Amino acid sequence: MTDNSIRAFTYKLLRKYGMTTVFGNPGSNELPFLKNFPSDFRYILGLHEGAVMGMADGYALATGQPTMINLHAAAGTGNAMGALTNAYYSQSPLVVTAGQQARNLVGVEAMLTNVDATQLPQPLVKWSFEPMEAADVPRALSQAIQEATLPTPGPTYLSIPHNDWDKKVDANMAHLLEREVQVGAEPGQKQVQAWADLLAQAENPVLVLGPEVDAQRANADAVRLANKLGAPVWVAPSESRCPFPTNHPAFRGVLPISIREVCEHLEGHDVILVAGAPVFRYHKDIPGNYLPVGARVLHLTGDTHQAARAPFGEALVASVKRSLAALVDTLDVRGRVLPEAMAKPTLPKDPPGAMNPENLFHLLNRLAPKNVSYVKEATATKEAFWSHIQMTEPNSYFFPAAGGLGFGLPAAVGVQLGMPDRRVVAVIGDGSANYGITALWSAAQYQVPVIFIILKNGTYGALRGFASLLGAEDSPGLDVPDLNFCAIARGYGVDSGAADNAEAFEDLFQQALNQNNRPFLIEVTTTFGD
Ligand code: TZD
Ligand code: CA
Repeated sequence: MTDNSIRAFTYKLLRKYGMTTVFGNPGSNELPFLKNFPSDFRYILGLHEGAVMGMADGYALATGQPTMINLHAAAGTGNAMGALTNAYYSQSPLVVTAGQQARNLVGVEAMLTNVDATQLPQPLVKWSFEPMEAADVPRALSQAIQEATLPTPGPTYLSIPHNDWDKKVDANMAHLLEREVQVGAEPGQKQVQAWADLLAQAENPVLVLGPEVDAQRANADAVRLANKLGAPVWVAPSESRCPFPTNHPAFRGVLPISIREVCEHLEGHDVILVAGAPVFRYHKDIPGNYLPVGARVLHLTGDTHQAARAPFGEALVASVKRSLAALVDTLDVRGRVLPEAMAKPTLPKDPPGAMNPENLFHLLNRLAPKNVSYVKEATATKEAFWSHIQMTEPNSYFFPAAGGLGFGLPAAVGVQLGMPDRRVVAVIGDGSANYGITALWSAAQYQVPVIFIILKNGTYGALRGFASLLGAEDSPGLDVPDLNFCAIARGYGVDSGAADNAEAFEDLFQQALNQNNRPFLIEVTTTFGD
């Protein structure tokens, strides 16, 4: 007998979009959706909604595909909100669904009613909806998937009453299975020609690249452009992905995070092409001029909002990949020479009983498999990481796009699920690890072989830097002593080991690499400051 329920149809719709992995944490409102869960789907249970969202975010970032999340009503959504800040800023196509109380019980505010459900996740979703009747659930879900995926991508939210699922699906919904939505994002030939001319005439052009380049797999197009132009390449401030091979001679590192420092770093350049990034995403308040005098900013982005809010620059809203490729093909320059590669950093000496993060990253870079993908959430070691870790392929680096901690550990699990052929190494601070720690359990249960490296320096290191900038050195609550991550890992079923020197780390890392279907956690005692 064919199943004509809205539930059965919904699974067909999800299948059409390849959304057969569902990340969730269930409650009574969600059970009617999960009933008869098809055998070609997999459910990834997260023990806290922050971890559910973080895992789904990592999966969406790694695959570039819309990703299904199922949360429990208002409480589950609330727990996921911190993670939504990152998903919103990383343009992750997450379809967040939450079970609502039965329609007839919403008015009387029965337990687990999601009051004003559509308001709850705002302003961190692109679109939020609760269908007016059960019959509209499949169409609403189809819209939620399209809204999440169409430019600019981002999370969407759908609240679904639990007594809708068993109702009979409307025959008109069959059209949803046939739908196609295409986007034309080619830049115009005139626009490309004008920018190609500006770049060709520039005396000292520079490229500043952001996460959209990596998301659209335009890394190789950026390399071709840098080579042809002979221009140095920076990563835009507050980087969340790696858009350019870090071993390329033109690579200069990541721009700093204040108005004044960005300007200082771009001094001497007359044309600045910013591709696939906001201009700019600052963090530290050090006032100054936005730009060197006379410098012209060409801002290429697929994100209409970022083009609208930018305080300077000439923007072109179009596919970053298509536009970079068109620029390379159109650019008429000869004899440009690439700048010389930067000098290799020297290594400090480790004190007894701790590793300097620079030495740790240098060693990690030597030991890691060539196509490793890093998820990073250790905030004080950004520079050390970028100067020692080589990343050459797309999808090699993920950092929380809004700086909301609790992304790293779960996202690593999601990235590994999304890219089973690459090994994921999570580099996580002893502060950050606690916000998403329950993802260790999911990694163990679903045999996700992430290598978690916890940098244990006993403190919220990044906040110590800010405390001195803001004259608040005496703030309470900046240290995190007495945490034992090996014991915590054991509690969640993850094998682990602790290292406080290079040799011990190397041994443990080899052991981790040899575990093919199991995660491994290495707690490393690291230095902070001098
Ligand atoms: N809470 C959340 C959800 N996100 C945040 N970004 C913070 C608090 C504030 N915060 C930062 O911005 S960095 C940081 C905190 C608490 C310290 C992280 O410490 P860590 O890394 O041990 O992970 P470092 O390398 O010691 O800084
Ligand atoms: Ca720390």
